[in-house]
Amino acid sequence: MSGDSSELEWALHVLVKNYDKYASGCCKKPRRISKKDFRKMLSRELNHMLTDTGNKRAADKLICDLDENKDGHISFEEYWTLIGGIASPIACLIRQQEHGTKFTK
Ligand SMILES: [Ca+2]
Repeated sequence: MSGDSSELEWALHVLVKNYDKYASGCCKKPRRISKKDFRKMLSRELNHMLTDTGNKRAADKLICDLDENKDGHISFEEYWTLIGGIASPIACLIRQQEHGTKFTK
């Protein structure tokens, strides 16, 4: 990775690296995240943005919703659906926080 990548490029890099950190697979099989590891990822990486990530049933429901082809694993495309799904509420949150800090100054 070159040192002069933009913030957006870096953010995408982080998203891909995060997927790879929890995904398993080899060169012949596509990388996928198991339900167990996906629950781990939710509680470790998204516990500030998603509520109930420590709640096994809530996490299982989310995984079930994301697992479009119902193979019990989260593919990169399915992971990307999660990112897309939380991007909009996160954008709201970030704007609210920015708005809030402007007001307190
Ligand atoms: Ca799947």
